[in-house]
Amino acid sequence: MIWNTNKETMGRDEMRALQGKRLHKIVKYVYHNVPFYRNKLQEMDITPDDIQSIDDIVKLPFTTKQDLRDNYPFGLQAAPQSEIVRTHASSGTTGKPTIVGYTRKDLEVWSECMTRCLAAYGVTRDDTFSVAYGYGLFTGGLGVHYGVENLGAAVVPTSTGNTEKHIRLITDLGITGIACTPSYALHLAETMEKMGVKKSDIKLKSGAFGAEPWTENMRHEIESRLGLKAYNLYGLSEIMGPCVSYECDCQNGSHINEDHFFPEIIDPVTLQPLPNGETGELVFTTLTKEGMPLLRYRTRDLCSLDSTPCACGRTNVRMGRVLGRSDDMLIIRGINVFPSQVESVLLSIAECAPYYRIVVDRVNNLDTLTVQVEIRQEFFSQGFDTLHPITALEKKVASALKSVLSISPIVQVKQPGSIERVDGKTKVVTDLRNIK
Ligand code: DLL
Repeated sequence: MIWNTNKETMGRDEMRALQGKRLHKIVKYVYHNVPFYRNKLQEMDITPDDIQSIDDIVKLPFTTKQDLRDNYPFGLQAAPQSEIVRTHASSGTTGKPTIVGYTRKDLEVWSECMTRCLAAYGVTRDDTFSVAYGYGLFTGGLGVHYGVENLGAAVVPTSTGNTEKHIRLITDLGITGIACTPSYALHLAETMEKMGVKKSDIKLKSGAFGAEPWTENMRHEIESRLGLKAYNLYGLSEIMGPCVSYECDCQNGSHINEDHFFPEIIDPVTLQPLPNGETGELVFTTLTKEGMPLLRYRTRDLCSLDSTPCACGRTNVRMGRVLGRSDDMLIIRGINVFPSQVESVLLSIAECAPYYRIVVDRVNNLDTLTVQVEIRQEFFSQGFDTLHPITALEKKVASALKSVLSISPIVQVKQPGSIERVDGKTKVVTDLRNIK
């Protein structure tokens, strides 16, 4: 079902006109409310009046994760704190997270956009829908939650954790829809099989999967093991959270809520815009956001755009699957992890030498993170060659990493000199998950 026919089936010219009008307004808004943007625009000799149509977007500066970090925590917030009603946070490249404040109107836009996604997934008021993304600073849980409520289906805020209990809820409550990471969906299927719960015992019919890259093969596996239709859901905290784009029944790219989030594809090296169909880095401008509006935010996600008509009747542009990243961010169990975060934690621990490796794997459909680090010679010679203290150090490192990353890693402390030294660029990360 199409939730908002006006916005989801609008003619292309009309949409571009609306986007142009909104762009002018948002540039004016940030010019007057965010010194960071005012300075940037002044340096480039641009005033809000130079932005009259959506084509003028190329005149605007880009915004990067580094800009968010440099202006931590509130430097890019445009609305006064009294207007902020919710705050979320996502991983930064080092210790500092990215803080995103939302006004009441932002939350309304978010749940409207999320409702469009759910309606496209076939969810109706008659459904019971389990939200198994984490509730908290991560946008997944609360973001999907309010969409389900706005649509009028019954939300079950399962969150993450206890998989067996979740499966009992799925069977006992006759849950028909689910939102979680695609890898968790497979873990759920596997646990169900172990518990002896059959596909015919459950009523799941549609799933909203995202927060991490996944493939057509994973889709087929999830669909056949859980007996539902698996849809892609994409989003990022800086722009809003889950709701930025969604698949329809055609499952041929994800429609972007482009009346609120204007997409561009650029070459990540030259920063020049690329034509539709070409793969490059996805960039978003928030057209209506009040709390923390962003101009040309570089997502680092690599994909392509398609504005040809879709058989579902929606006219909003579609993005292809995310094929990779133009930076080194890892997504582990749906949580964003930068190798630099791991490094800064290790270097803050006196016993750790600056030699480490990160190994990511997928065991029973759940991601694992292993951090191998060398102990410094001076601590090693003071008796760390017996097993016990190494274990204590491993625990200490694991707990320090957990508090920063929100993931429990496996830590392996290694003897001095045991991690290979390489000339030139060290390959710190080995990702064995093979998500192709
Ligand atoms: O992951 C928001 C979200 C929650 C989306 C639930 C979908 C479902 P962040 O933690 O800020 O926000 O991470 C954003 O995750 O830039 C992508 O690299 C990746 N990502 C999100 N959805 C998808 C997807 C949430 N469907 C980052 N496919 C983004 C591939 C995805 N990657």
